[in-house]
Amino acid sequence: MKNTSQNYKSAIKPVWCPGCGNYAILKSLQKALSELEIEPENIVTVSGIGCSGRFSHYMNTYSLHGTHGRAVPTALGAKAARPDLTVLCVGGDGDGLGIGGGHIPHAARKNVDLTYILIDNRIYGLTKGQSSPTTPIDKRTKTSPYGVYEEPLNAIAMLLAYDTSFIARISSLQMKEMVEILKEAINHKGFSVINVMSPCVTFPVLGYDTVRDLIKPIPENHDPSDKLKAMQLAYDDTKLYTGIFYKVQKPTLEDNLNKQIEDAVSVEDNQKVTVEELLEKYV
Ligand SMILES: Cc1ncc(C[n+]2csc(CCOP(=O)(O)OP(=O)(O)O)c2C)c(N)n1
Ligand code: SF4
Ligand SMILES: [Mg+2]
Repeated sequence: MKNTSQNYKSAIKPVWCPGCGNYAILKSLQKALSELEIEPENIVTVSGIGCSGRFSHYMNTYSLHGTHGRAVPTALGAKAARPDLTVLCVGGDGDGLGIGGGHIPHAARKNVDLTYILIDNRIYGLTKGQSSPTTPIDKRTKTSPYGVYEEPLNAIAMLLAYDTSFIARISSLQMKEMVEILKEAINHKGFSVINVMSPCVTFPVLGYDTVRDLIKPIPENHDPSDKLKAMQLAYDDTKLYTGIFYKVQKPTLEDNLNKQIEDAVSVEDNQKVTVEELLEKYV
């Protein structure tokens, strides 16, 4: 029998604040997975630490609530060990762009086949409202009582610079579009990142009104392989463009590892040897 969204819900009831944008993301993800007909037992959800980190508890999949900033490398390890599984990774702006920011370029250059939902509420929600790498300049927060004095990161521009093979942005106000983007991202062979602009209602740096005012679909004629145009859209800070900025096909980590194993076992006079025979030489 076909799975419904319900089959991807765990028995744990979410404890996010009423109105948190994370509910829309959770629902959209569960719908996307049911429409893709991926069996729950073939999915792994890895999350970081933060309100967004609670995601893994709410998914009826293999799940791991990891450590702060280490969701991406943990998910990468899961995918490298079990390439047959669909690996999802979820984390916040603090988790992914602050403490864990150094992992993104490496996941991108390896082009590991996983889907990373980077939830951006422009604040540290769980720890009660400290400024994050995406908090706008001048914004007063618990850690910036006189206003933020640092430039915010531009996540899309950063992902483009790292040559991430699938880059999209959506918001918690756009569930229908989010389901479609999630399906495309999960189907993409390679590192796919969806930057979800998701209001935190308790420490409101990014409010629903701001999102509503700023979101605009990427023009229909945008060519997703046009990196320079994608960069231009990313840097237009009068808008929050939503949709697929960039998408290219290139070998994945799994492709490259398999090729190297193939090459290693067929060296030496073009003689095929097994991995076991090869290892014996070194023991
Ligand atoms: C190594 C480490 N440093 C700091 C913390 C404290 N901490 C927990 S969550 C968090 C930030 C969460 O912000 P974000 O990633 O944006 O997630 P959100 O809660 O907004 O979803 C911090 C600093 C921690 N758990 N571990
Ligand atoms: S503090 Fe903000 S991000 Fe965390 S659950 Fe509440 S509304 Fe959501
Ligand atoms: Mg956050």
